Amino acid sequence: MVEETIFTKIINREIPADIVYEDDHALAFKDINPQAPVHLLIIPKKAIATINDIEEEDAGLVGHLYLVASKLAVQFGFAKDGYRCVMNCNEHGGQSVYHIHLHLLAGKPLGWPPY
Ligand code: IU
Repeated sequence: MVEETIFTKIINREIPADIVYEDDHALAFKDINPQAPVHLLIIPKKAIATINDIEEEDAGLVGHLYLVASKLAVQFGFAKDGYRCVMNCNEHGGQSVYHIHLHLLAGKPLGWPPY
């Protein structure tokens, strides 16, 4: 049993979020603390704590998150200029919410490397 996080509450509409996309398997909403002009989070409805907990059967679901990212890039108009998708894992990766989520960052040239 995966521990419930605030993202499950967002999926269940128990707390508000600025939701920009939803389908049967995924949800996307605006990050409350944006790190770029556009900062969206794309999450699976299935609660998976970290990248380490992704199982073989979840491979399609995780791929689906990237498909959603590419749709949102077109919808928000930054597909051509470019963007970054990041999924942080555990403490050194900077993960703070233990329900996997793809950060979608866009709207300006982004710095690299991230330190
Ligand atoms: P992280 O990779 O686990 O550190 O990312 C968690 C993100 O979730 C972070 O960017 C937060 O600003 C964001 N977030 C949110 O959008 N809404 C919330 O209620 C909470 C965190 I808690």
